[in-house]
Amino acid sequence: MPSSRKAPVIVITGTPGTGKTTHAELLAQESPVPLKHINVGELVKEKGLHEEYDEEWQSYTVDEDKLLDELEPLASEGGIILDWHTCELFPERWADLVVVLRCDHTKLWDRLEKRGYPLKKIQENNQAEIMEVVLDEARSSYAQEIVVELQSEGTEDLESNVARIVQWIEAWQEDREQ
Ligand code: DAT
Repeated sequence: MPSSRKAPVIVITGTPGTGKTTHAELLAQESPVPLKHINVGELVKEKGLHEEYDEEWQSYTVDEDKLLDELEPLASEGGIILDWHTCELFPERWADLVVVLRCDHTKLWDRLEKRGYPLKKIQENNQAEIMEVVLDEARSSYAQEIVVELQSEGTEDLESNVARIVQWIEAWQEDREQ
């Protein structure tokens, strides 16, 4: 278990479009301890932590070693939200809480269509959401008690999910102070 961190590492994961960035931004504002939101996909692009751009899938093939090297010092320090559509790459010791966002697949389809994703990419992500790919990945990579599955379909979900994570952070802090 992580020991010396003054603030936790919270992983927010889920199929693209489930609301990771929306949640991470609100959580960074409302958290009782400073949390830096790291949009891992953006970081990969900014720092060139990728091998090549895949035109067909319109996505980058991530250089996993480079990405882990970049994130390691931040994770050791704590006080970050890792926002990414996959989580099994992150070492188990990094995470204090892993939130898996879920969304009804018809709603997810609309969100991804609005984002202008090609049909193939929408279908692939929709199928992944139905098959609970990210949830399975989280459950097989981390201790059961730190993995939380939350619905993300509307603003009420967003607000109650963030409030719940804030409560979790407060409890995490109290534990540390004892
Ligand atoms: P992700 O970061 O998982 O790809 P996002 O945060 O960019 O997803 O959200 C995709 C779109 O869906 C965006 O327009 C905001 C909307 N959305 C996501 N979760 C929501 C929620 N719980 N309530 C309302 N809108 C939401």
